[in-house]
Amino acid sequence: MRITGARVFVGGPGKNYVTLKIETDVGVHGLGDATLNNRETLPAAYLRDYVVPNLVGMDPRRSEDIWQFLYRGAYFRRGPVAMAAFGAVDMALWDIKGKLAGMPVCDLLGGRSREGAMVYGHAAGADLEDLMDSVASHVERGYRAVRVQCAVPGMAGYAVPEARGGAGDFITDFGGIRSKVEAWDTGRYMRFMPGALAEIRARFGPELHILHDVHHRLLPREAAEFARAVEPVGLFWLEDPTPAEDQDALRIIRQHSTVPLAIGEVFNSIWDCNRLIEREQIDFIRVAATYAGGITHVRRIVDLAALHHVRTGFHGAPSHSPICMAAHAHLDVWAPNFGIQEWLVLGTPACDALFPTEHRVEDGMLRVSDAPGLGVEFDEREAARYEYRPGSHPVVRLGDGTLWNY
Ligand code: KDG
Ligand code: MG
Repeated sequence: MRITGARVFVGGPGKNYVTLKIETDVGVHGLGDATLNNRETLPAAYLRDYVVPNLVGMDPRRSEDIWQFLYRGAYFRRGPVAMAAFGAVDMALWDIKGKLAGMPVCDLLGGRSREGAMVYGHAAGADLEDLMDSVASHVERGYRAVRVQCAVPGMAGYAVPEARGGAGDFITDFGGIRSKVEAWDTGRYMRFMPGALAEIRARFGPELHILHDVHHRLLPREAAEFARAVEPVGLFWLEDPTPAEDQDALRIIRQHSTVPLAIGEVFNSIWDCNRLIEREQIDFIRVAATYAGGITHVRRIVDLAALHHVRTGFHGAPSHSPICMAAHAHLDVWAPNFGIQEWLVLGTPACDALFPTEHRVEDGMLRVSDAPGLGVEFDEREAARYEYRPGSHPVVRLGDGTLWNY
């Protein structure tokens, strides 16, 4: 059995999804997602120029050897561009493997450990009342877990949804390649957010799982103070309180608080998180199958995490296409140390038409389809309607103009 060709498509409704389709001489194809948010042309070029010419002729069943070939063969290892490209290949090979076996990928991993996987959605507010409405609408739709972000009085642009009641998730600004500027003011955030979180807890009661993302904005001491201040809220997790590169920062937070910490959406490999996991400095690992080298590599991270009581919480921003989210869905129902899944797949008619799938969220739980492989398809006629659109990611500056962490 051999790979006969592979094609890369860029485009989609509201996002520049990078989709890899690998074809074989037995008529089975596989799909992978290489969407690197707001840098989409780079993994597409990496795939077209370096990966696809090497793949043709290889045996698609040898996904481990192909992963090692791509990773070691690059010489310059890791990095989001390469790992997104390898991640797409790996997902597509698992998709092919599942279709050949007539089994969903979760069965190949070891089978389902649960009936469904708890998901969380994003609630955002232009002010606290707006946020309350957004949380209430999630609860009415059956969500058991909600991430809450709120605009902070006096801080322009931060966490403001596109419309009142919207989620503010899309991030990409298709107005051009030059980034817009959002403001950040740590003092205002620290004075406002703990009280806002406490009010949400008071309004919605003890059962709702409340999550909050700091997007790497605090210094270690500030993050420790913030974590202590929000402790009475009983958060499900506090995400990315400090810049992810400085792993010692988390030790400082740990010394002062027992708030569960979720880290890792910007990590690309097990080497970015093995120490954090082994030192038990985090509670949830947030890697994504796209940015972290596909199912093969993420499974290694999950197994290491399981040894240290670290649960999964894979990244699920709308930057990932439904193909990556399908890979997560299969990992979610299999992983013995599953925690929660961020699930923001667009779910619009246009997205469903491009990526038909039977995976569904009902009552806040992800129900994973029994279809062979990843259980998601890609309609090439629909894809012909889209092309790459230049877009930008915002940057963040302090009041005096200093560039800050997004
Ligand atoms: O490109 C940045 C987004 O992926 C990020 O803002 C999303 O932090 C995020 C999350 O938790 O989904
Ligand atoms: Mg995040």
